[in-house]
Amino acid sequence: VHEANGFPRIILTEPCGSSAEVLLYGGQVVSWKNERREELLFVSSKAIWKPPKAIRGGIPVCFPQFGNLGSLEQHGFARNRLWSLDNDPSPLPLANNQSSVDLILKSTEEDLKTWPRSFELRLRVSLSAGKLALIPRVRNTDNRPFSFTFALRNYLSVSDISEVRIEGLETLDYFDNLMRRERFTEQADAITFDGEIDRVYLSTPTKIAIIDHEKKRTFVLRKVGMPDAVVWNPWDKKAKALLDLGDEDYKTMLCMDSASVENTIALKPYEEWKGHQEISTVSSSYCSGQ
Ligand code: TA6
Repeated sequence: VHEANGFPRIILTEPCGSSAEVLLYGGQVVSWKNERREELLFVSSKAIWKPPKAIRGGIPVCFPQFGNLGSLEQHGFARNRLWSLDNDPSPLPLANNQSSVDLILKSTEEDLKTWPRSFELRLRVSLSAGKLALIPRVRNTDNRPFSFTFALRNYLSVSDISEVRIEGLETLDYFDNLMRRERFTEQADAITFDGEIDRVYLSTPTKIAIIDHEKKRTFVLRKVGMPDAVVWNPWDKKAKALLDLGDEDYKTMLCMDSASVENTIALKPYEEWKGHQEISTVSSSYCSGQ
């Protein structure tokens, strides 16, 4: 575990030269660089690295509540808690040539006051050439059932949001957070951006492509166990209103989240939920090391 600016972090590397950085604070990935050392994730130029504020960027874990859909603080509390290394990650198949770390957040007495459920939230972050995988798991360690909503908020770095298109969400229904969460059906044959978008797409396919023309880069998001996908860009007005987001930062960021929002995830006592997401980038140079 490396200490940097007061935030202990794990640095993952792999033979092709890509790397990722995961903070114990929030269990949050804050960097993923490809083999050409290009940063693939967005972190706000005005992020506030000061607990209990969530760091705006990377991949915050939204648990046990997504957004303000419930009585807890926005996006729940997991993203502003100190996690620890999980030395009992219970068997998860570890594919070869992967560099990974297992983190855990357990409910504390303090948390039980705001959310009276005891849980173990685990996250495995695995790096391989051109791919970053996150495997979240939630175990109900209580003798009563509980439900939660969940999201991995992927802040992707893009060259210019107005040049980005998302393919894979056409014809789907979505809740529009800008229209009192009313339900609509996507008519366009791809999502493009010319203003604020804040939508929860429902029952999405396992594969979503985010195409960044200028950077000639395509992200592919694949997910299992998280049926919904959130698309968020604040655009200019909201960017100005957010203290921890640079006024121009909206142009180079896109939130493309794996989520379970429409239907809560219900766990019986001692049952465990498992999700899986992987983001891959189609990188031109094929690494001989793999
Ligand atoms: O995308 C859902 C949403 O609640 C947006 O409405 C916006 O508030 C965004 O999340 C940012 O949330 P945060 O707590 O990270 O500032």
